[in-house]
Formats: sequence, structure tokens, C-alpha cells
Amino acid sequence: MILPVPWEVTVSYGAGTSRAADHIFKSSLQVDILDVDGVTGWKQGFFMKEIDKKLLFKSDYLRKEAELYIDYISQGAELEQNKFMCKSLKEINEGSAFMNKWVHEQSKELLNKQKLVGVLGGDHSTSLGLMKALAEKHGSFGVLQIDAHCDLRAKYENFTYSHASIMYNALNEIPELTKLVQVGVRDYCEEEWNYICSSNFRVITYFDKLIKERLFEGQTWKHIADEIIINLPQKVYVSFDIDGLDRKYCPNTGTPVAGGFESEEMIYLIRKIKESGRELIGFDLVEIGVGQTDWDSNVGARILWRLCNIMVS
Ligand SMILES: [Mn+2]
Repeated sequence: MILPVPWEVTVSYGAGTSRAADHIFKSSLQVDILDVDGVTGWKQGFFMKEIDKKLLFKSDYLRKEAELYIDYISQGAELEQNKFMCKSLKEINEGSAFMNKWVHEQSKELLNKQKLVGVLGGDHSTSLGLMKALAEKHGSFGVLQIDAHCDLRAKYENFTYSHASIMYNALNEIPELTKLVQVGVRDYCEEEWNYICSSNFRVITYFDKLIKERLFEGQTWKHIADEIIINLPQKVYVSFDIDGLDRKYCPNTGTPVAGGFESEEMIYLIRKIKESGRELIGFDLVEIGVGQTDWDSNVGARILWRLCNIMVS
């Protein structure tokens, strides 16, 4: 069951991802049913829940407030002196907490019906509730995060539940999350570097640069993928930020960074997790943009389809 979460309150750069699920749904009509990774997968039935309009409008409203707020603090102004901005910040943080609770409740309900659940963003902050619900159901698990960013910032721009803080919050609030393996990171700050170094290997990061260097020197992607997977425990959640891929696959994603992967390299990695005997317990697919053409959602729909088929294969 796909749970769309139309939310993008804290995005930093390009907006649009709150409306991605609708576009992906339309593009999905062009995806052929046959997938060699799961030839009969579709017979098990994949469904997308209806997009919650109230949540989308809440995101739209708070996004406007966040734009004014980000504009204000980016001029270096003092937050404490502006009561209006303090109130905006409080409303945004409360709204994000509401969204997390909503995703948690929706996810719990679906998991109780024995459904496999994937969150379709929205920005990267949308998946915390699903990870919490999975921790309650499965106990300890690991996360494979495909992403150009670490998302390990504490309270980025004073937003408790910023898209740039999703993994910081997940590690902080979900003790069952024993291992985070990041792949493709190529934009990060000192705070995040220090977090990784002092995590006692709870966080392992495969930087884009180092993966590419190993490939340039003749190592195979199979070799590196096998090594990545060894770090993961038995139960694995996949957090797929589309900006982990080369931008040609996601021209309108919110925070693009040069570099990244081919979509088939990431599908191969996820399939290998399954083939290793590990259990895929859920996923999110986030930060897909909306542009003049349907290219972003076309790619998104296909990746979503492949993820679903690997999950049930
Ligand atoms: Mn991300």
C-alpha cells in the first residue's frame, strides 16, 4: 500500500514535491506491468491511498509562512526580536509534529492489516512516522538511505522536523534503528561529518566521491554493493531520496547536487539486499519534483513500481 504524504513545509530550495504523488499516479498509467524482478508481483495488488487534501492545504499554508521565515533569518536578523516570526516558527514546528503523528497513525493502521507500506513524498521529512510504526511492529532494523545529503542536521533553520534532519530525528527518536547506511552522499556539513564519526558505526556513509573512485580504479559495483549490504541487519527499510540519483533523472528535485547514480545501479543494490536473504520491511520515495514536463514523475513512477515489485518478490 502506498501512502502519499503531500508535504513540503521546510524545503530549502526548489518547491513542488508536495504535489508529486498526484503526478506520479498519472505517470504510473504509462508504466508497463511486466517487471522481470517480480513477474507476478502486480497480482498481489499495489494500491495508492487517496491524497489527503487537508494535509496538502496545511502544507501549502505553512509553506508560505516558512518562506517568509527563511527569508527573514537568511538576512541575518535576530529571531527573538520578531514576535511574528517566532509565532510562525512555532506553528511550523507544531504542523510538522502533526504530520508525523498523522503518518504514524496511518502507517500503524495499514501495518495492522498486514500490508507492506511505502511512503510517497513529499519532502524527506515525511517518513518518520512510518519508520516509527515499523519499529513498533518489527523491533530492531536498519535503514539504507540513498541520498545526496546526510540529512543529519539537528533542527536545520530551527525547524525541528526539517527535511534536512530526517535521519538525525529518526536516530534520535527510534532506538530500534540500529544501523543507518548512507549511499551517494556528496553534500554535507561539518556537524554531520562529526555526527557520523562519533556514531560508533551506527551510521556508515558511502560517499559518492569514494564510491566513484573505487569504480574508477577497477572495482565492480557488485563488489561495492555486497560490501554495503554486509553492514545492514536482517530487517531493512529503504529510504530513497530521488536526489541520490544523477539529476538527469530528477531535474526538478528540491535540492539537487551534481554527481549521483544511475537508477539501475540503485535498483540493483536494493534487489541485492533482498537476494542476500534480508527482509525489506518498508520504504519511502521522496523529494520527487514537479516540472514543466512529466519527466520527474515518469522516472518516479517507474522507480516506485520497481520498488514495489522487489518488496513482494
Ligand atoms: Mn534527503
